[in-house]
Amino acid sequence: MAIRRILTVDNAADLAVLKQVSTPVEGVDDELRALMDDMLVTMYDAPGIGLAAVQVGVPKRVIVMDLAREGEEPAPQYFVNPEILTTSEDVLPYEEGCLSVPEIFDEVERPAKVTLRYLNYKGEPVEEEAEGLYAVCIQHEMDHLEGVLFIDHLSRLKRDRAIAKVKKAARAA
Ligand code: GNR
Ligand code: NI
Repeated sequence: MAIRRILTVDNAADLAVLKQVSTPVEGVDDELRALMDDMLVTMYDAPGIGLAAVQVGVPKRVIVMDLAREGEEPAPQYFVNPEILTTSEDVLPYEEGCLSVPEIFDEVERPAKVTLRYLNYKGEPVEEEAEGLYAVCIQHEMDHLEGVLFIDHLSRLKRDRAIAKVKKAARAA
């Protein structure tokens, strides 16, 4: 298992990859599980609660997540070729952040409840409902699969300021 570099928006080459639409995978095999293992350790190292494959430069429709709180047992989840089947009318505003837009946090409103279908780590199909932080996070991650970042949900002014701030921090580093 290896920690991989997380692409960030301050870098033009990284941004071009983050804007790509990820492609479905053929199925879950050992090679894909090795990618998911790398993604999980990369996410824990960052640390973050979710990570899409495109954030480590692999534009495939694969997501890892762990919503366990500090002190709780780790609870990794893996999503291959996820699809959102239904979304609720009611929305949940949530202060979001993104490992590809480091140190920026702002409120995004998304459907409060979604139903989703995906393949798990074993390649088995799963259908379930998500709400609360789970709903927020899976929608944030699925946006990544479409080349969309949470700052794309903000006003142009806020988005431009966010990118300028990340670039400034990268220059200072
Ligand atoms: O670690 C993360 N935290 C987070 C907080 C609120 C809403 C979404 C997220 S996902 C983010 C990790 C990340 O960038 N995933 O793509
Ligand atoms: Ni993100």
